This record gives sequence, C-alpha cells and structure tokens, in this order.
Amino acid sequence: MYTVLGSTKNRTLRVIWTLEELGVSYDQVVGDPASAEVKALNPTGKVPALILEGEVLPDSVAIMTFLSDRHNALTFPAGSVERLRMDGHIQFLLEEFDSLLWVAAKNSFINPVDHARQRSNLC
Ligand SMILES: N[C@@H](CCC(=O)N[C@@H](CS)C(=O)NCC(=O)O)C(=O)O
Repeated sequence: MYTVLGSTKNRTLRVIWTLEELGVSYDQVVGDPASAEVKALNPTGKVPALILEGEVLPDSVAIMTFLSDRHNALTFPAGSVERLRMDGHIQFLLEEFDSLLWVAAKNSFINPVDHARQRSNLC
C-alpha cells in the first residue's frame, strides 16, 4: 500500500494525479511542507513523499516516474527513444517553467516579506 505525504495545494497533486490515473489505492497523510506532521514521517520536511514498505521516497517527478514504471502505464519503456523524448519534455518543463514559478512563489507568498524585499534588492 502506498502512503502519500502532503496536500493537493502543492506538488503532491502530481503524485495524487498519477495514482488516480493508474487506479491504484493509496492512503494520504495531509500536512503542510516543513510542518510537524510531515517532519514526523519525512525529517527533511519536504513534500511530496511516497512511503512504501517503510521507505520514504522523495521528489514528485521521480515518484511519478517510479509509479508509472512499476505499474507499466502512462509512460514508455526505459531505454526506448519514446522514453527519452518524454523525459526530455519533462526536463524542459522543470527547467523553463517549474523553477521560475517556484522562485516567484517563494518570493511572493512563501518567504517572509522582509526576506522577499532583501532578495529583490539584490537584483
Ligand atoms: N523537487 C521536489 C521539490 C520538493 C519541494 O521543495 N517541495 C516543497 C513544497 S511544493 C517543500 O516541501 N518545501 C518545504 C521545504 O523546502 O522546507 C519535488 O518535485 O518534489
């Protein structure tokens, strides 16, 4: 049985989406990043994490890839050209969109206001 750590307000949504598309059953422990509930299961405080057989498995995209490979769906076989193209598109999205959106989010509604001001003064 899979246990997903995190809530659908963040990257945890990607993991939940994958599990729903695969039609696989799972439990969910809802908690905000760096909260006591999350740190109790994942000392890094990061979400999402997938807990499987006592192991805490990190990173939304790594988890999605793992689940797709494991259930032989939503992806192409490892070592195929199709898989390379798919992985290339994912890397492009992470580099060109996800990283920029994450920096913007951190400096708008996540970091304390003073921290955001200090950051913007650096530019
Ligand atoms: N690359 C990781 C990033 C994980 C991550 O930084 N998650 C954020 C929430 S979306 C978090 O837990 N931040 C809390 C922290 O960094 O302490 C992934 O895709 O899962």
